[in-house]
Amino acid sequence: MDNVHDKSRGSLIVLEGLDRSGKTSQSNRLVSYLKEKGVLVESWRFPDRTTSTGQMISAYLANESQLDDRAIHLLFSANRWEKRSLMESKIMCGTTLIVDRYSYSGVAFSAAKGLDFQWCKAPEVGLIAPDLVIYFDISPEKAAERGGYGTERYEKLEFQKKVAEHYSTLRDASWKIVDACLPMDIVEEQVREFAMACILTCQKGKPLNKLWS
Ligand code: DGP
Ligand code: NA
Ligand code: NA
Repeated sequence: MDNVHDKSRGSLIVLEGLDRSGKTSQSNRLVSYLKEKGVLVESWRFPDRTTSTGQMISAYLANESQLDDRAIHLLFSANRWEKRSLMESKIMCGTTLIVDRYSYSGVAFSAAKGLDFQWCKAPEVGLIAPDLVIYFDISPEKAAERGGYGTERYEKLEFQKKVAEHYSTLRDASWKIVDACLPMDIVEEQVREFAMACILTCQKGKPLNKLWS
């Protein structure tokens, strides 16, 4: 690697989709592939259940605690904010972060409960904007058929239908949409191509932006 590469930044790549869209497995596959390619990369996910806010979120998702809809929304957001500066320093030092869920989940899942869409976006404003969002597209019905949902709070067909609607509202032309019903290897290949193109663009000096501006 020459000096230009030594100073180049990493990318923030976010994977989004309904529960059981397959994005967690694809995230793991992508990270292994990038490591093999010599890319400096880390696998991240939100909610990060290891922090104290994350433990509150985890108990809520397991239905072990009840929280006001707005209170849990703000906890999910705080769970991202508490990682913001670490994310920035990692990216600026050249590490690419592959992040399983981010602010889009924050808005789509809370808005699906009936909370105001703009109200849901507000606490996310100012977080680091992803360089790439890959959306794993699957119908809520197909996702539900995939071995059934677990027991967590949001894993119900009617709820996921609403989440899907809010994801379509959030989606913009920059998102890369992958058909999550294609065979895993084909999905994997598409994800790799999108990620590699993004990583190269960021290395060439694309500025890091903020949500939602
Ligand atoms: P996961 O660990 O990716 O399975 O996510 C757990 C569940 O929480 C899943 O149903 C998606 C949902 N979720 C993820 N992020 C947020 C968020 O910021 N806000 C809300 N309300 N739900 C979220
Ligand atoms: Na889940
Ligand atoms: Na997941």
